[in-house]
Amino acid sequence: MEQKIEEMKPALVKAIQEAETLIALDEIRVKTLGKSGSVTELMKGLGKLNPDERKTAGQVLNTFKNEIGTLIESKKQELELKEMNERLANESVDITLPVRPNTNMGRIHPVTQVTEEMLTIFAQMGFEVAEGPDIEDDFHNFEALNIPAAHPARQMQATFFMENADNIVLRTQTSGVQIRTMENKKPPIKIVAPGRTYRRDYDMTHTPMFHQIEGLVIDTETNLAHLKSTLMEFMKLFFETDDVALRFRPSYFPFTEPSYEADVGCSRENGEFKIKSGAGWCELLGCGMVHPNVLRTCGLDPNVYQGFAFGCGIDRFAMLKYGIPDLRSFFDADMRWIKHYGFLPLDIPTITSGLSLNGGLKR
Ligand code: 2NL
Repeated sequence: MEQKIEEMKPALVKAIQEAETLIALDEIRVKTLGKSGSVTELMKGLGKLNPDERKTAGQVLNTFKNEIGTLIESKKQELELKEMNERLANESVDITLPVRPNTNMGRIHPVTQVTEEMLTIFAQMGFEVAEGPDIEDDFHNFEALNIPAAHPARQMQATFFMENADNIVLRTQTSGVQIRTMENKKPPIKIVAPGRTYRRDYDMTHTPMFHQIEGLVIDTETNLAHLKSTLMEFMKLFFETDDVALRFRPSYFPFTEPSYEADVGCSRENGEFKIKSGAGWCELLGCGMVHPNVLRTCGLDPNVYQGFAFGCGIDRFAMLKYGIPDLRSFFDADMRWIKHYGFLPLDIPTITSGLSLNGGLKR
């Protein structure tokens, strides 16, 4: 038996070492260890020996079989690694290459598009963009905004509170960002804060997560005329028409005094929604002069500084500008919806190339 093994071994070991593919290696395995493989045949031959011979020959053969098995297994791992590396090299994608024309499957969500449009306009008007955390503490979401402990906005139906921590909330507006800015920076301040906000609400016009943009301007002589002209200028640029009417109704927010809600002139003719003056009105945003208590809490002297703030829903602006009827459809992740209402990735809004697909800036 030992002699037979000595005869077989060198060629077999050489063949295993020289196998170039997993398929070639597996052929060797079948020819030796398979059902009618050479080693298996030797095993079968053991039965013809007498018991003493069978014992020693069996041990020797077993050792040989295991040795060959181990060799094949380690060669297999080596080849698998080699094939994997070859595949990785062949299938690599150079993400620095330019986008090819046929890779236009994806769409930009209307909320992303409209956020970019809004930020582009505000940036041109001299606003900085500020961001902050979605998870806020009670101080930045309520306390600093002059919202007293008993205010309805704090109650469970509106706010998502963290379980076991009633001073941690999902922000109900992006105001915490402005509070931090006032705490950390001396005026003049001129910022917009876009982002996700959260409230317990769900119907045609409300989703528990929605997008908001708030603006804040603080300086020594900032007044209501600045607020009105800023919003007017913004609406003209955003809706891409000079025929914009804005109406300010008195309202109430704890963080502004006086407070207003602004409506934009609009018409609904033959099922088409249009921004224009002289027809109906559509509610657009809330705004006002920053409350002295808010300034004081942030370390600003209300006798020196004053300013205006506004807040509006980005999703709502997207519905108005692009005629999308149901807010809930925004977050359904429906491919047909995004194909219809989405934007091509290369239609990036800029002031020079135009903000939207339908015409760009007409000014
Ligand atoms: C709305 C409109 C508004 C503000 C948000 C604000 C932020 C600071 C100070 C004062 Cl830090 N005001 N933001 C002002 C007016 C309206 O949001 O409809 N909210 C429910």
